[in-house]
Amino acid sequence: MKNKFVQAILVIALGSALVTSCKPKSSGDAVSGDAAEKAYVAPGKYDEFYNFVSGGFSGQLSVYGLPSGRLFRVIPVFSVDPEKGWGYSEETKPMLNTSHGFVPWDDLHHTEMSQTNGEVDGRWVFGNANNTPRIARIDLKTFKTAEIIELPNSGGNHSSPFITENTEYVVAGTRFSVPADYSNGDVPINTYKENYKGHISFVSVDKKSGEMDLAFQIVTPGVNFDLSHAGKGKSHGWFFFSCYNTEQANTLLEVNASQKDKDFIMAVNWKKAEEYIKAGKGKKQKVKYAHNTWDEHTHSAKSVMKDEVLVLDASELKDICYMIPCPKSPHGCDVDPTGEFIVGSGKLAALIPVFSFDKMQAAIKGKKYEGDYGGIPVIKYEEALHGEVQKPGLGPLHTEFDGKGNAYTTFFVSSEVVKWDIKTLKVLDRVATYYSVGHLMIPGGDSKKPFGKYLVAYNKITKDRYLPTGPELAQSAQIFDISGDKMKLILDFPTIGEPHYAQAAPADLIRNNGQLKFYKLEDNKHPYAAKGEKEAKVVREGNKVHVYMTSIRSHFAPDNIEGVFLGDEVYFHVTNLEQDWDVPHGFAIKGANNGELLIMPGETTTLKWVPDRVGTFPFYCTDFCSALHQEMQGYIRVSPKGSNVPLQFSLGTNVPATK
Ligand code: CUK
Ligand code: CUA
Repeated sequence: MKNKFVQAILVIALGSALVTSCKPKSSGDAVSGDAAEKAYVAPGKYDEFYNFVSGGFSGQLSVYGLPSGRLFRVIPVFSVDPEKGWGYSEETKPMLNTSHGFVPWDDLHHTEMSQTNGEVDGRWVFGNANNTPRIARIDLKTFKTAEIIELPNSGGNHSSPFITENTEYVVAGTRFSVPADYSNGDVPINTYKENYKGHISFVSVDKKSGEMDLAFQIVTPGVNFDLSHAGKGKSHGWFFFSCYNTEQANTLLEVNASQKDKDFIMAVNWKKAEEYIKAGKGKKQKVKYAHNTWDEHTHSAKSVMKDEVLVLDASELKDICYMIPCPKSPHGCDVDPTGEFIVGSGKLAALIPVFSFDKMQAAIKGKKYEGDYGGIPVIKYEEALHGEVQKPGLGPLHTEFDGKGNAYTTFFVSSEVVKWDIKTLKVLDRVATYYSVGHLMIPGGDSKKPFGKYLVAYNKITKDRYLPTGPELAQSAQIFDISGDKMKLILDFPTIGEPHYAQAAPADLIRNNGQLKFYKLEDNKHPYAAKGEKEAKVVREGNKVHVYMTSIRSHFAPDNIEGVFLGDEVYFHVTNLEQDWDVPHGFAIKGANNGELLIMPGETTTLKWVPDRVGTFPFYCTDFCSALHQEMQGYIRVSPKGSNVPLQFSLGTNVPATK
């Protein structure tokens, strides 16, 4: 039976391979007979890992189970999400506030989980906003975005958010160098070399609360910072960034930023930088950035605008930054579990250089430099090099580790994942992907202690893999079993948005982290909470009407409201009175230029509604909460401005009719 099934798949795969010549070789027959069993998680059984996947241009973060590939949740982070009311409810709007005002979208490329002693600890996951530079912290007790901090002096926050071994810092490098916010930005674009600067941000993370703070920045010559990773173990205290466009081109980068044979990996001694900050060497600069935090007691966000940052100059302080030549336009910058090896993946290089931390330290001691780059010492390539992986594939992008001495690198151009030995640099295995693969992820694969077992490839162009869906096709993720010598494809699944980096942690680490099941009503400190139906009321303040509303299976209180006039702003503050896991109620009203509300048990959430016409408007619960969910509804009457309909509200009684 099984064999027949496999044969059928083979016939189909071969058939389609003839039709589409661009299909990578062997991608169709890569699934072995026992693959389905390995990815099968029976109904009712839990997955082994949570997988947190960036959504790229969707701006969100999706949560899958591994190895089943089942989608559990999409967590709204940088983009508004009407499904969850994110960016629509009055309470969540401040989370998307920036120095540019309300920014309802961004581009989330990288997720990074918090670590303790270099091991994934399951507390938070961080995400970057590329477009309007920001970092978010998602709390894994609530699966909610708890904090967003904007980064000044940056443009295209791509090399971000990567963390140090004990989550001391979440670090971010700017992709686009730009004139600093504290300098005059009104300069000719062709003065890039003089006026454009790179900034690396060190955002501290409070050990207990997780709260972020922009501790300091380091200013560098203008280049593009692409990716980074922290040192660990012996290299704890260091950070490594890949840089491209060291040509400092400002036009047609495709050509002009690919001139040099080698760009750089920039090594940053952040412990040293900390000392300089303590010694008062940081310059206070005037900037403007938003810091948004979510309060679990008021169920509300607060946005504070900040105006200062401490900046260290890498060209003045000669011993915080070092450049290591790296062929050619490096993208991924990955550090192995021991902290000794740093892998730079040159997108246009035909080899992968692997640098040695020990050799780099010796080179710095012995001043084995080949000059400087904008005042930053450049270490001689050979002096820092452990060795090169020869002929690995085409277009290397990203590398992860299994903790057994192996590295796995993705190749965008040749569409494959290649396994190689970190010490001997020998290629051990390769598998094709559908098609051009970007990031890959091994659970814990960028930590000191990878969990191994699975490798997931996140692919870009996924032509003909799934049923066609018009001009745009679903991107795919592919799971490989890496427990043996050879990688084995066991499953693929479509993803939300365009996936870039991802993280994963053992299910128990998160499931048993004290997950919140519902908000306790007695702890609800929302200023407009109604903690029982007796507290439900409607209050007029000028042209603002505040509805203190409650919801419980299966009615709202009040559910009849009159005495609202055209020109009023109505605020529905809905408190969900349920005290039970997984019983949200929803709220929506006709004509609202807004999303819905989805209110968790014990929570209070506000929808602003400005009626645009006279009439009677129904509202209802959007979450199927009980057998009588369809009965969970109400009416609000809107009268012309100046009419004498008294303000009244009720539940279960017919209030006397007024004209
Ligand atoms: S980047 Cu996406 S494939 Cu933005 Cu991390 Cu390499
Ligand atoms: Cu409450 Cu449906």
